[in-house]
Amino acid sequence: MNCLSLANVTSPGYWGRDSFARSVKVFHLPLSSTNSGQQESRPEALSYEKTASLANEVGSVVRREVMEGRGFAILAQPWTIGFQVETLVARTVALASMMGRLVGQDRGGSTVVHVADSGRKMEQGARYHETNASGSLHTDGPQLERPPDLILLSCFRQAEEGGDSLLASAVAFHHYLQVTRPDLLAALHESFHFDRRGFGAGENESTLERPVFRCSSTGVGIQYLHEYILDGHRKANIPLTSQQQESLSSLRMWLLREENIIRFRLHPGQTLVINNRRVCHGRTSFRDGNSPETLRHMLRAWVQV
Ligand SMILES: O=C(O)CCC(=O)C(=O)O
Ligand SMILES: [Fe+2]
Repeated sequence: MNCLSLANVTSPGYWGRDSFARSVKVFHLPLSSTNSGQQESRPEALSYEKTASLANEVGSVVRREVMEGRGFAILAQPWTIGFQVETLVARTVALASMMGRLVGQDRGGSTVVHVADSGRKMEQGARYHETNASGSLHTDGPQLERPPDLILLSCFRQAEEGGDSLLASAVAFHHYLQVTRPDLLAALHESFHFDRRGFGAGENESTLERPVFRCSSTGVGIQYLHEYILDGHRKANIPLTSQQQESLSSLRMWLLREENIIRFRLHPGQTLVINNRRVCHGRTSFRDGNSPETLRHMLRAWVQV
């Protein structure tokens, strides 16, 4: 473990619910809404000048806040009720391309995934992004050889009720365990079997072995999705040791405690950018209304920097 000195309370990536004086800061992108109040037929094309100044702004916010700072940022663009979802897809792709390379989120290579309640439940085989469940805080793509560095979550519409975004700092958890239970921290630095859900090429490749924590010269790194680890060990037919179980449940419990979590609700046109190496994310459960304007609809993109 070469990360111990990096995972400490002076790191900007160390925070909890009460760390930020005001509610989470929003960065307003230098764009104007050209067709406010009108129904829109096509996404607004960005001029070369606009694209260049936007890329500068986005690059500096992502470097300062997401890569080297607290590990997340909210970018906001002017939004009008009549905007279509295709506009947000195009803008999310444009923003993602300013940060790095978009990566596929399934075997088919989809780069923008719609996160909305399909009415199906996870018990019926639906994936998390197709349900209205809260799920537990996690990182995305821990079953990939190279998980995405960044996640973009763009809000197209809010739910009638719930659907708040939740974030927790893995740097803070790492420090907490280092101080209270270094033995459990050491266990999380050892390998686990992750279910390769959605990406496995066959029976032999149905799990991927990797530690939950892997740190480097850039600091703490986490890959964690509780259910994928439980399923991975089941598939590999290798039971978790009691120390592994205890270490995973300490992480799970810590991610449930309110004081470790910041929470906010994204507004239409806002894009949450998350450092997927150091910040766990999730959401509260939500309930859609009866009218189309009250159906929660988010877009998710994965980026390698
Ligand atoms: O719905 C959200 O806000 C988050 C969804 C999510 O974490 C995911 O689809 O991986
Ligand atoms: Fe996620």
